[in-house]
Amino acid sequence: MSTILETIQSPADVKKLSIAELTVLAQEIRERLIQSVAKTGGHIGPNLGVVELTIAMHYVFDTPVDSFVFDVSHQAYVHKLLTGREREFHTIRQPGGLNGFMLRTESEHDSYGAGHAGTALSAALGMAVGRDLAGGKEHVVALAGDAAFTNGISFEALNNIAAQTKRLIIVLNDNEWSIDKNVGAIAEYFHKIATNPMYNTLHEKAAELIEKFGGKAARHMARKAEEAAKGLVGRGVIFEEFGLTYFGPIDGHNLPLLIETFQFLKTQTKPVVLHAITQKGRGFQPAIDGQKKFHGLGPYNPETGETKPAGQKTYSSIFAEALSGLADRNDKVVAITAAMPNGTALDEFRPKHPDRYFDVGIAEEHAVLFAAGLATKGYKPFCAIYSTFLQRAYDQIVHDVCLQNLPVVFCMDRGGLSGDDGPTHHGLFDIAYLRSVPNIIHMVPSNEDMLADMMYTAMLHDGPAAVRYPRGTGPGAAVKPYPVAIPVGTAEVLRDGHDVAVFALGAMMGEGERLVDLLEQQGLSVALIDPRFAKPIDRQIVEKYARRCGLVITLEDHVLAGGFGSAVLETLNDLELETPVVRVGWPDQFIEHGKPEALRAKYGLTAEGAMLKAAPAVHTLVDSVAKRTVAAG
Ligand SMILES: Cc1ncc(C[n+]2csc(CCOP(=O)(O)OP(=O)(O)O)c2C)c(N)n1
Repeated sequence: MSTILETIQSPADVKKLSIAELTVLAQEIRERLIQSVAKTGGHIGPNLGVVELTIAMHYVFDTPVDSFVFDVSHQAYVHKLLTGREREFHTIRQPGGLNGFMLRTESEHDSYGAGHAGTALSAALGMAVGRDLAGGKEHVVALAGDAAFTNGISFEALNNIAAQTKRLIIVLNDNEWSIDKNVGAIAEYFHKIATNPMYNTLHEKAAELIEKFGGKAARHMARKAEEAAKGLVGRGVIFEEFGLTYFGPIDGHNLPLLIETFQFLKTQTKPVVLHAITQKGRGFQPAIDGQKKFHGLGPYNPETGETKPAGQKTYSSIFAEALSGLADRNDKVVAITAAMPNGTALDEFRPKHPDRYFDVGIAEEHAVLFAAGLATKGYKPFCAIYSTFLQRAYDQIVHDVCLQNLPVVFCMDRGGLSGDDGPTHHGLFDIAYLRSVPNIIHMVPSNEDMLADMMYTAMLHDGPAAVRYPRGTGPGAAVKPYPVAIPVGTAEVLRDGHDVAVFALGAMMGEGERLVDLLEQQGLSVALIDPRFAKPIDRQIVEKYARRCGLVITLEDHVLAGGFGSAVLETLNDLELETPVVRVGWPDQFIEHGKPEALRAKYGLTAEGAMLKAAPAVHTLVDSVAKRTVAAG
């Protein structure tokens, strides 16, 4: 017998269901999410929390005519299940399968793609204003988590909404969690509203009444709640101060109440905020007990929630250990994360140095400025921000840190391909965006021990420094008890050679070693160099090998445009050297999600790919080496 979920081809089918059937649908969706994500991995906790909200939204509104904008959009799995992607759902985050986030190219129901936090309100306002300008009637609904309101952009949007449109619906999905526990004054403020007994009685009563009398009661109670909220905080609910009408808090798992409320909000001719209280991980006890772990994770046991025990230490963990070691010996070392204590492993640092640990919320720009301020007082801030999220803070890096030459260290986890999360999360641009800024140095370790050395180097360096390291594990190099500083701007020659020079940066070292073997099989003498610095690059080594060898090959887990290979080319151009350079890295396009190894193979970021790309130059070289050998003898 087919389930109700299997009969949903599009949101039109959701609208045909009774409340009792919708309740069954909610259960089926939860079961499906738990079972399916157990195999693929993904954002299970956030999605279990928005089952009723998403069903109610699709019941009342009409995508793709109406638009839904989900902040981050990691919580859009239920939306995917209800918009014709139920059959493909098992492919989510798998190579060639559904993306883990909203994707405009994936479905007409995905009106806006995302992966970074804080974008929903502004994008939704743009849609609402676009609709108003065109004289349209459709609805725009933005759903954003409570942690999205720790992000400045959400407030930049709030500052504009009331002045620019009369029709926009914002759903504040409040579960009190970011990935870790949500932090800061906004989190406390939402908590105060959500736990105020007056509200709780109000929304419980509203729920009861709605069952008896329908929508009128909801309207009345929502208004009452709004008035009460005004009393609660004295000056009025924050959203009201921004000119939006606030409704709530309401139980975000009460389907009939949500449906009634959305039906009412749909009729409003003023921008509104609906504050829905939800529980992350609802319906799956391991996710309720382990909110942090079940925000997003790899495969797990769907009965117990168990995951594979951690094997080799990740780069993140090595980073946190190394930083704790530096902080033990230097009381000026401080650590900053923008809502990623888990992902960056700084939650391993936190108990050791609680006074020098700062989680600033999803606020990368603030994090960098905060670090700049600390640096002016003689502190040595280490900002642990993923490569992709640091893009947010580019102006602060340029205008505040680098221009003033402040000694802030950027530790860019997930520097390189991120894998299953896809293009929103790949960290493929940081060499290009940092290499162009004066004063900063940029380091890329090829193993764990080198990461620790580079952090020590950064600590000693009197100016801005960046270190990028990949997601997951490295080659497993043992980390020395005490790190050693690396002279700034020096590469390391791992093996000498005189026909080809291979510069393998960071995570590409393994492929570099294999490439050396393949080239040697062609009878060539090959040098292998670990550049270590993307900036400043070691001009002496580059010059020496470019003069000596007939071919230079660069390998990097970064886009080719503006990357390490470009830096080598610029250096050769400055030196007026014409040695051919073959650059291996990511092409000028956004890379889809997938398994890193498969994607590297597909795009030629392998030893074989390098051989293919270098084939014409290698042939010429092999010929000339053969001639040289004949002439010699
Ligand atoms: C700019 C940026 N920084 C960090 C992240 C990592 N991140 C993804 S989801 C998330 C927490 C989101 O919490 P919330 O908005 O409350 O939604 P919930 O998952 O609780 O539903 C964070 C910090 C991100 N996606 N974008």
